[in-house]
Amino acid sequence: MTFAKMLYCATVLIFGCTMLSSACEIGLSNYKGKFINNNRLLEKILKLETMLNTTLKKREEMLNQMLESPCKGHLRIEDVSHEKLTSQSSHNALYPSGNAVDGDLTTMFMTNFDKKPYWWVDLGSSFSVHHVEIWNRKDNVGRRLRKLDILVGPTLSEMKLCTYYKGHANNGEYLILNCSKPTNGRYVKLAIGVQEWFNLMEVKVFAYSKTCLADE
Ligand SMILES: [Ca+2]
Repeated sequence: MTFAKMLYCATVLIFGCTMLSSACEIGLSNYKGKFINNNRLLEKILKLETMLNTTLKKREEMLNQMLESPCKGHLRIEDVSHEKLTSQSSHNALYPSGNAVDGDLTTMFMTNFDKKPYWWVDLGSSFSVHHVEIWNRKDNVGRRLRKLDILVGPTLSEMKLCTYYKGHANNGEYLILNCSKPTNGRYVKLAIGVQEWFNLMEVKVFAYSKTCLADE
């Protein structure tokens, strides 16, 4: 019941009792008499009251802990992919997979003309992934980026769809792709659903900070 509803009910009760004071007094005295003479019921009521107070106190402590945490009650989101282990569907010595997480927007990774090219990063441990940011190639082949699945999972063979980007992307386009809901996993894989060269300047995976999750 909402506070507004509780307030409404209390108002109606008080108004009703004011109008029918004698009836209320009789009712309340009957009610009191039955319970006061029954010690077992009183004990049960006191126990329930104690349990309720304990629960409320615990909830209050949890809330205070959250507010006192470095996140001030909010879960922080941070880049968890910088300079982590990476790989791609086919290797190109000039454009290695690690160029996607080197923090340099002038270096890129690129696969061969693979049937369904992909790139992935190992975050090192499991995170709750919130979104992925990508920087597309700046020259005239930006349209290559399309039909992109972003997958997250505990292993490369157990992945769930975080989100899908239909495309086509523009040259040099910067995209923020939110997961449909926070997705847990150690690996994040970007896969194109058609035969294509797959190339991006940079990829950043953003996930909930573990510190803040622990505080919660
Ligand atoms: Ca780069």
